[in-house]
Amino acid sequence: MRRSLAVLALGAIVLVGCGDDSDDTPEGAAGGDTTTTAADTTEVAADAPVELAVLDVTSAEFGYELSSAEVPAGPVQVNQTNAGELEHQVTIIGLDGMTPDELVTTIADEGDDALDPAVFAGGPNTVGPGEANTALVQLEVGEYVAYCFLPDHAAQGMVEPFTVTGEAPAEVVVPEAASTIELVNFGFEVPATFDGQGTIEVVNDGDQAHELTILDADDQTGQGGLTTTAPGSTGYVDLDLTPGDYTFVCFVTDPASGQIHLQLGMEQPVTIT
Ligand SMILES: [Cu+2]
Repeated sequence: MRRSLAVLALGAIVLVGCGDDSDDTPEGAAGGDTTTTAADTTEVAADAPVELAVLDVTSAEFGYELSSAEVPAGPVQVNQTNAGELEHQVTIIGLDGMTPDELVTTIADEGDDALDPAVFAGGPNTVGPGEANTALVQLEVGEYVAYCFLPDHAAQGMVEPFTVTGEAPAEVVVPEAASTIELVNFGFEVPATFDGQGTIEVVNDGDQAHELTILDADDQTGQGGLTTTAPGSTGYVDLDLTPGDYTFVCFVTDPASGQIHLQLGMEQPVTIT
C-alpha cells in the first residue's frame, strides 16, 4: 500500500522561499527572508525528479530500528514498517535540549502538553502488525527522537534518537496532494471529495499541536494518518482506505483544560464510499 512519494514528486510543486508558517520556530535557512508566510509562496513546477531524504523506521515491541542515525534537513519521507505484533506509530519530536530519557519522563509525568508544541514534527501514525505507511514531513537541523505514543510503548523502549544535519533547503519540494485535511482547534476539516486515496496534505491550522489518527470505526484499529505535528506545519500521508466507516481522532492534550482533544471535538466520523 505504500506509494512512492519520490515518483509522485516528478509532478511536484516547489515552494520557493517558503518556510514553516509558525512564527515561533526559527527558520534561519530561507535566505534573507525569514518572515515569509503562505501568502508569499511562489509555486513553480519542478521539471526534474527530486531526491527526497528517506528515513526507514521499523517498529516492534518495544523499540525502533532506524535506517540511519542522521538525515539531512528539509523534506524527509518517513517510512514505517510495523514488524511487531501490536499497533505502533512514529511521532518525530525535537529534543529541545532534553535527553531522550528526560523526554520520556516529562511526557509520562506531565503529559504531552508539557512540551513546546513547536517540537512536534509529525510522522506515520498508528498501523497494525505487518502494515506499512509513510509520511512526508519537514525537519529542521537538530536532535530528534522517533517516539511511540501508544500507552507505555515509549517507556518500554520505543524512543530512538536521530540527528537532522545540514541546512534546510530554501526550496521545499512537496508532492501534489489529492486532497487537504485541516486540523483546527478542535476539529477536522475534511473536503466533501475526500475518498481516502492517494497523497493527502495534512495542515495544522490550529494554535496547538494536533494529529490525525484514522481508526476503523468498527474495530477501532489504526489505519494510519499523521502523528502529532506543530501549529502551522504541513505533512503528507499516503492513504489507501477501503470503503467503510472511519473515525478521525486527535489524542493530544489541551493544556488549558487538561482534556484530550477528542473530548473537545476532535473526533469525527468519515465514511468512504
Ligand atoms: Cu488536536
